[in-house]
Amino acid sequence: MLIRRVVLIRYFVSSCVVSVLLLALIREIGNMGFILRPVDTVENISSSEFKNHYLQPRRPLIIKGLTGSWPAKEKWTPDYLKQVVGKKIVPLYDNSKADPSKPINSAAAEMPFDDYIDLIMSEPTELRIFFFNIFKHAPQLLDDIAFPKELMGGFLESMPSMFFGGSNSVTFLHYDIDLPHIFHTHFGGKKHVILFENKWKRRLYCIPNATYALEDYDVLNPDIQKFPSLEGVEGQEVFLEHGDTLFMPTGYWHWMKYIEGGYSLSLRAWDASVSRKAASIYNLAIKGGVDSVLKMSFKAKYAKYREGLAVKWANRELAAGKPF
Ligand SMILES: O=C(O)CCC(=O)C(=O)O
Repeated sequence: MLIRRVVLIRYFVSSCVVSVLLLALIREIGNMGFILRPVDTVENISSSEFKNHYLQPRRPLIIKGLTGSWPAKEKWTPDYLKQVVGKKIVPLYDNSKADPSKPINSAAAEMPFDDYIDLIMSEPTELRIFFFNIFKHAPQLLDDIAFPKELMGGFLESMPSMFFGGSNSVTFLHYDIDLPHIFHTHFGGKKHVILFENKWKRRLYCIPNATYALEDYDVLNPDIQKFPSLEGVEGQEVFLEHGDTLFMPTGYWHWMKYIEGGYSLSLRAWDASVSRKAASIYNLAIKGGVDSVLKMSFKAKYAKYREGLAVKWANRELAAGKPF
């Protein structure tokens, strides 16, 4: 009798444990958020393969060997960059939510370039340099890189730009307003990148009339109860290492986190289609311009209105089961 009771109690306790674990698992699955796949990676690629499998279908790719022949791969150490750019004062951006009354890329601070490089190489910091035309200050750096013209044409050779970040700094989720294809080469420590095709923009709570998303959710760990439309959004993920080049097709959403201090170079190229070029000009002239005027005029009121609209559109898209 006693043995039977002990067996029953044990059975009851273990079923409770199993139920609790199952519930936790279901909650976890129900809270999965984004579905992220790895980005295809190659050492090198022929132009026809690149064109057919990545450029035309607009699919991201990591090319590890693109920088194999670039002097920059070995030469661009933090000390070398400090030496060539020196004490030039650079604007710095942090991880905080943008001030609704200011243009999207308003700086949080500024610092001499060489001091900033010392900072990111020695300790974690949120401070980033965004879209810096380093070649204006040190044109000799252009001799250390090569535009990958063997893969595609249309490079905007006057617009190579660099991005710098300390460990912990995050570039907010956005796509580039001028809609270029981007070859993004990374130098230094690891960088975490999450990408989404533009068709997901409403589900990502894209701010109307802008090229960035609601900044109230954590891309790494989104709260699905609060932002249900993020559930099931499909994207891609990669950890860039020194010398890796990420091909980001036109219109791709990107979120980036510097795991360790480092810097990256973005080379931009036009898409061959006339419609994409027209969309780029429209975005720069109308979207960017109108957005800035409305922001400056209506400040927080406009920001609140747009955020509300982003949520409404996201919920509508989710309810309709879009994108198909
Ligand atoms: O590396 C970064 O901080 C951002 C890069 C970026 O947004 C770009 O290349 O368009």
